[in-house]
Amino acid sequence: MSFQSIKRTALGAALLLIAGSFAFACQSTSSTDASNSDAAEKVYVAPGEHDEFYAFMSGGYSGQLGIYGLPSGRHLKTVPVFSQFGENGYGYSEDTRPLLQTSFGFVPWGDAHHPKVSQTDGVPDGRWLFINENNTPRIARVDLTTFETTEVLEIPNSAGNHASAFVTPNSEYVSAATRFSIPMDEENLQNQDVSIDSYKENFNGTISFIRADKPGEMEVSFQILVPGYDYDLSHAGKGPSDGWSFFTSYNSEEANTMLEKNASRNDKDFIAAVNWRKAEEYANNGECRMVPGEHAHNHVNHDTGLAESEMRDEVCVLNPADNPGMVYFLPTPKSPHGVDVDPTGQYIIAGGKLSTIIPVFAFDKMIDAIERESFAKDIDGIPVLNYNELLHGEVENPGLGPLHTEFDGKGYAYTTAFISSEIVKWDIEKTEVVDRIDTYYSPGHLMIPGGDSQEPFGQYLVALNKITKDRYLPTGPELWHSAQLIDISGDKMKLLLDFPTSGEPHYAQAIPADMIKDKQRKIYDIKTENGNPYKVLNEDETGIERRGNEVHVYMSAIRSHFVPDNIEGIKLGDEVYFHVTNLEQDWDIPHGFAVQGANTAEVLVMPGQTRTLKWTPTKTGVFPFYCTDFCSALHQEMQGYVRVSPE
Ligand code: CUK
Ligand code: CUA
Repeated sequence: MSFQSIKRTALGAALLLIAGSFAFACQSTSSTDASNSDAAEKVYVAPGEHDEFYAFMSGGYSGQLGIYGLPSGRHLKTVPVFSQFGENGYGYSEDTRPLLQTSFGFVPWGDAHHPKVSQTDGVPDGRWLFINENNTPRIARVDLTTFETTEVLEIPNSAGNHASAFVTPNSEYVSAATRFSIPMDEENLQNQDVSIDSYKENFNGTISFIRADKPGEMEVSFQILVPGYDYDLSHAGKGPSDGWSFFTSYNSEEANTMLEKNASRNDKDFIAAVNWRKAEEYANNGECRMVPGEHAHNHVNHDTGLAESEMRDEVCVLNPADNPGMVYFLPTPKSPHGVDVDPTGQYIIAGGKLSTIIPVFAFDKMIDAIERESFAKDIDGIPVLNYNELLHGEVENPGLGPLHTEFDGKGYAYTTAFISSEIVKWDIEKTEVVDRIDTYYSPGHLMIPGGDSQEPFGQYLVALNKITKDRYLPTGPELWHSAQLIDISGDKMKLLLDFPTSGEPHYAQAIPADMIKDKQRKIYDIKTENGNPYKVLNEDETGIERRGNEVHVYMSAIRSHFVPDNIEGIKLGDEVYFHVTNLEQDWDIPHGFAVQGANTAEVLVMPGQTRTLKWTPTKTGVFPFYCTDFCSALHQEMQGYVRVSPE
């Protein structure tokens, strides 16, 4: 059976999904939907010209954030977030290592899924970007003036954190929720050593709201205890629905093995609608229970530029059974994945992985049903609303395996169909499909610049495909995922460009370049903007200081030498700290520092910045160090020696 022939058959869908395999018979597809020259003109960014949009793509299992230009698809930078990054020493250097501390100790890797640009009045504002970690549950903040990770908060009482990092319209909160329910003891919510098949009795989940609008001060403001389902994605309300957030869940069967979960017996799972303003009110009135919940808060100290890690040990927990009016369940067909709120804030749209329709809920109908107390039943204190009373409409024939939806701000929604490999455009008011375009292959998320906000910037859509197959030159068994740029400015969608992406971009964001490009930091003024306690202002301040078995080398780097560059007096058993200050005050002149045999990577030091590399020598002798970044005609000469003597 060829891929095309099974493309839009429900049987094929079920088989593919259940077997978990992709029976593609890929032929090279040379056709595009636009004429090639037309497409080329639309994506061509001439040498020396800048792209129109910054796109921020999660790196999935790379743990990082990828920065791309649109429409060119050029990869501009990788920003390390949850994984160590040898390229610049992130997570290795003394000044950045604390960012990767957790209650489990130092964790050098993460799985980054959903980047989200901070918002003001429901519109991306370009101050920060938040992104979640799906394995050891965390949320990070990236500063969009330096493109550096400046803060990481661990989420306690949670296993996985997938429904994150979605922001409320004024970035008051970032959402989080447990991807995997876990057994929690009733008193303290601590993870229990119990039999896994006691899932139904013992397992629970939490939904968390993280205060996010003050840099360096992220905190879990409150957690809401929820039944033991798997919480998948979320989206904040806006406009009329501002004050609410929506979370999809699956496994309402509370099965504890995948075979049972895959059977997905229940016709409907739930969207949890959370009135976070109500929850906030409960929390502010002290109507929550403080429970233990060890979690790390790590941030870069604004004054010193050094990362610091502190352990927090408590969290405020609300229980829907004790705190009514805070959570409602919206029955939602067949294992919902994405949930998205349209730009008007009126419609809530779910993507049911196994559903043959897309349900569109109306926010005002939901409020009306809540006011009438029209509830079908109650689960652990959470009222379940009636599906038909919430419905604005159902989109028929939306493609197989609908996952995620974005908006153009002109009344249309665009939904990815994973199994039938297409994007389906539909009219929100009429809930009718108006256009569809094939993607290559199996799109997960899609992204329209600003397309999740109250004012989409429109024009382009990027399909973030899971399977690449034959789209690029083959590179062994692994191919980078394929992103596809689609023109949505007209009635018909037009494919413009394929480009490869690093890791697995689950979700992405894009903002007009003009919003932030003139705010980019170019240097650190060494006198006023470098508060690092180990800095040197000039070569006269450099030197070597011994403190017990610690040796501190206060070193300068400027084209094209290090001072000091001959270091002696080090003994085996010493811990050597190279504090390297880059004395340059010129944009884009970093110096690198690496020493033979160091297991802490290198440091790449920006102009005016100080970075610290720790080196614990393991052999005696004389070892070279050198600058790793080609910084001048005499870059190759930028080197020195360190001598290590026996104890
Ligand atoms: S998930 Cu990857 S396709 Cu982590 Cu948002 Cu849906
Ligand atoms: Cu400094 Cu190369």
